[in-house]
Amino acid sequence: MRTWGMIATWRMAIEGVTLGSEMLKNGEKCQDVLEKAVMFVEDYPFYKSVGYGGLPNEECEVELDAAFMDGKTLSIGAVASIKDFKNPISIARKLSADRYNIFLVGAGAESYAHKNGFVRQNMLTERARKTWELRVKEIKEKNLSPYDGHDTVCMIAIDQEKDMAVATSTSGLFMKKKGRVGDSPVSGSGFYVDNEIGGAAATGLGEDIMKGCLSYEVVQRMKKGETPQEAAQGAVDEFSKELIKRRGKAGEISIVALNNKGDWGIGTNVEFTFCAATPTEQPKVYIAKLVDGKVNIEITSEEYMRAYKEKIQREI
Ligand code: SD4
Repeated sequence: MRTWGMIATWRMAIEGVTLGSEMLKNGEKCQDVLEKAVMFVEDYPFYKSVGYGGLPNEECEVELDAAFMDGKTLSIGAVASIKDFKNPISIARKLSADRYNIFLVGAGAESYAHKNGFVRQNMLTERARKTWELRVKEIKEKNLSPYDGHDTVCMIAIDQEKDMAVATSTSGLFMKKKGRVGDSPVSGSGFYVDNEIGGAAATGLGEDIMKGCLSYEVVQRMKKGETPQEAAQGAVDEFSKELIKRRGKAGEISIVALNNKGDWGIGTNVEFTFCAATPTEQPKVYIAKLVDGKVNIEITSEEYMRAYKEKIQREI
């Protein structure tokens, strides 16, 4: 039987998952593991949708959302639209210890972070500013939709004591309106975890994920006995159909899930990469593709990862 496990959205999570899996192997707690692993992603300047280097809103400001949930106590902490602080995930985790005021936004979140000694940092990199300028030009010239480019890092872990936690961190939609908040800091939509069942977390178009409270939905499906894979893919398939039926279209949605036995699964309606590690599976990047409406999961090749590294660091 597996004694620990970890799953995370997108290939950008691989260093964090590698680090986190070592910590879990050494018996460290899932809460510490997730904070450290997400901080790694937040600090890496070439990941353009999380933390430092995240892409800005339409006013060229980097506004960040993050959340933290503990599966034992069901404690939640979250921040939204926070600017100029280095690690939103740590602020969210700290808030999760409070009885009141667990979800803070904008200036209130910044004031809390300042009072509690969190590190200030200008989160707009030169690279992100250039990307923003190019995008503004393209939108004007080609009449494109401004909303493009979004990848939240979501991580779920179970430790050797069978405790579980989930963490999310994102800069949200590129070119979002100032003050726009997506699903990532919203309990039940962007994330949910319960030690007695398992956890789930979402990435994609927050406006659509929130319509279905999809992370909570996946956890409830696992409670009824579905595997993480059945629960996550079932929820994404059914809700995407519902959105198409009622609204004519469904946004991109991907979900990672981990149950309290350490089994993982994913659901997606687009091509989606994710990382997972368990005692029997080294940390790896997987790619999920839809083939004739069915999801097909493969381990990515070294060449794929090389091309990815080259792409994210390419000169702009
Ligand atoms: C949001 N769900 O702000 C986030 C963005 C994201 O992959 O995850 N994109 O809507």
